[in-house]
Amino acid sequence: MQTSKRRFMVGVPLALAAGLGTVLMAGAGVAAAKPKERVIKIEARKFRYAPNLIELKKGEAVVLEFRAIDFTHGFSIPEMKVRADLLQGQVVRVKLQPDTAGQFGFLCDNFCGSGHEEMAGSIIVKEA
Ligand SMILES: [Cu+2]
Repeated sequence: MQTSKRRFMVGVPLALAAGLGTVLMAGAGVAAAKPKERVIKIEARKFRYAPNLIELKKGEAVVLEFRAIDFTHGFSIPEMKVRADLLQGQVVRVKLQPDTAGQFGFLCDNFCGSGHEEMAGSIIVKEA
């Protein structure tokens, strides 16, 4: 009797925490004000970014909104001197406003396993 009651009490906070997590995640997707920048959502997981090809216009301000599913992957655009840690389970935003047209490679620079070397993509910046 005593044991089962205690077990129930332990279960309640866990259920509440799980419920709260869901609410916060749902809330994160709702934008109260119109964002200034175009938001591009990118999922990072072993061993790819989706999408891995991103097209921008020169001078266009964008926000890359990352979700790392299974690891704290990295995001680096060496030629733009931009990098970030994509914290696992969190939304990480990286602002970009490229002022040069061309193709710029990006890659994961946090070693994440045997397919790490293939975890890469390209940003294509077109003349506006
Ligand atoms: Cu990675």
